[in-house]
Amino acid sequence: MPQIWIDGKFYDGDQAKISVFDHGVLYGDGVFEGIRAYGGRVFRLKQHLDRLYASAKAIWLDIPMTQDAMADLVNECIKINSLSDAYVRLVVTRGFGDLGLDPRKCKKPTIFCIADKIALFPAEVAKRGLTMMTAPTPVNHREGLSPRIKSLNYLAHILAKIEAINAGADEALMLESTGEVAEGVGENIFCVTNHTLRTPPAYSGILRGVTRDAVIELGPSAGLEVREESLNRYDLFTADEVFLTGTAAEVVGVVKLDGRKIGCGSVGKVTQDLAARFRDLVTRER
Ligand code: PXG
Repeated sequence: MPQIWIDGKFYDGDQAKISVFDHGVLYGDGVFEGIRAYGGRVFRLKQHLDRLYASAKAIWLDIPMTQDAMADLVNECIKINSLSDAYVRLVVTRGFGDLGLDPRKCKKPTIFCIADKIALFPAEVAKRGLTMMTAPTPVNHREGLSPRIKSLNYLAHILAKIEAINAGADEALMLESTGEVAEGVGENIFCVTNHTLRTPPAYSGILRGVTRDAVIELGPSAGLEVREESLNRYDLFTADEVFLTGTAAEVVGVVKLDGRKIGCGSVGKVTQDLAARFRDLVTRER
């Protein structure tokens, strides 16, 4: 049973509860992070916490804990659960309030931290490569609820996932309302054509992924030119390779989109090379 930290105390997994009056539950009013540790070391904790505090700032939520204390908390949760390879879910909500959405009723944010394991796609699915379907549901408008905020509002992404599953695909491709390519439901997307790696820019309608940024850094060492530019479905249909990146998914190939085979229909060489370089980075980086 994992030990879960809530507002200063550890609880057994089955006793780890928050109130039904918590505005995270009532309104999805909160932010979170998904973080991984490899061999007991957290990968890019500062980037994750920078994003958490930026997400909180964007929704006018003051986290009553310093970033250093939050970093200590993440490490403590991994340690107390005797984990080496871990997945950490850190959540900050507006807190306990009443049945109105006025956030002034919430006197203090709720903070909780779960350290456990995650397996997003079964190993055999990752090995053969994912099939994707473009979801009819677009990501939130970039000037509305910004997709850069990692908020507790994942409904658009969950609907896209349901749409893909019901169509028999492993994963959904989400577009912006303009029709440009945005991301997967919990991953960023890349395509490779003629040794050029392309991914939508951070200011577009995407969550700026920590894994995405790491793969962009790895590109040149893998002999790739890297371009952050707007993509459409045509770019993906005609690419040599397509892959997704995310903390949970890591680097995973895509072999089919909307019934069209991508490249040769199996996980490409560049994807495999970047996945290996990423694995090396997460175990090497201090
Ligand atoms: N886009 C979205 C919408 C995400 O939620 C990413 C991109 C990739 O970002 P990182 O920083 O992780 O490279 C995410 C992250 C899950 C799950 O359970 C999803 C994410 C993280 C952890 C777990 O599906 N999404």
